[in-house]
Amino acid sequence: MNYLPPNYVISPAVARARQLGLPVVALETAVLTHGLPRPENLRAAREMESQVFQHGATPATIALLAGKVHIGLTTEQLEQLSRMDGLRKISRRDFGLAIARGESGGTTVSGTLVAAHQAGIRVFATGGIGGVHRGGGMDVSADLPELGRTPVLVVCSGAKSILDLPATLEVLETQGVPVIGLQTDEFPAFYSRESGLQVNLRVETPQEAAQIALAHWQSGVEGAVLLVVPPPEEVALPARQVESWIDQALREAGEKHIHGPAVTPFLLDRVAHLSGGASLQANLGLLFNNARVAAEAAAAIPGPTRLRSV
Ligand code: PSU
Ligand code: MN
Repeated sequence: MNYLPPNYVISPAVARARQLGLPVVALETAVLTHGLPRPENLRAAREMESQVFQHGATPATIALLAGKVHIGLTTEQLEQLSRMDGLRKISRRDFGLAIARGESGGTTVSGTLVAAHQAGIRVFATGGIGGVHRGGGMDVSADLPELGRTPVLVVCSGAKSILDLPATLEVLETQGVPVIGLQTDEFPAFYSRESGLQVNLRVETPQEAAQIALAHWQSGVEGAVLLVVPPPEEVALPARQVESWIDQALREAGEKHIHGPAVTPFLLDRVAHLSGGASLQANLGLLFNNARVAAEAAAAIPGPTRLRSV
């Protein structure tokens, strides 16, 4: 991976790390533009970068700015993005549209995977992945097929129970995505450490997960490995309590006929309000923790140049 597509801009810090084969961690920005309220969104994005940096890796925050795909943002660019209204949520579908129109936007898990892979980045930290929405309809996040085709180690806290979690795990299996639990046997439900659903394998360290990801890719599979990390004990919420907020948020979404990409941000916003801010603390705590875990894993994964010669 020695070149970047046109319309990509790589920051000097990320370019240098990539050149030297130093660990890099991709970070998404839909969490900044659509997932968290202001001003916590900017604080969270900065703190995730700082956690990555403090644990020995270079953060590569990814976003669309004026029709360019940016790999690594300046402080000013991050600040700008956190204040803009009416931004597009960029998933795999949206690159051409946003570039042609010169738009800016926050990249979702699928959008970040596309861009990170183009830049040769092998590790990505986020909060929760999108999945199969409840209700047995056709709303399945583009995150799932993207995970099935992009060789990146994705560190997250599972998926929120606004989704159908058993169905989400089924689709991950169909897509060939192994789900590894860090010091847990259970798939975390984002705000909660428990879901009653099993992971495929438990590891005790991020390095162990990195070794499994390398073995996966070296065996010829071109897909993601999902490392799930429960939210830290201090901020995690009991599953039963979260479920009642989610039930109400889902009812409201149905009544208001919310659909398409607006569903996830609507549900997140309603749960944050209904929980009186508790869900926000959980969200922030797990984002920072996942950034740290990803940095530790990235140190155990060789850079793109060396990986190609294996
Ligand atoms: N789930 C969350 N918080 C989020 C998202 C998902 O708990 O911020 C964001 C992620 O960027 C994810 C996207 O990739 O929403 C999924 O959106 P959709 O359901 O429209 O595919
Ligand atoms: Mn959707």
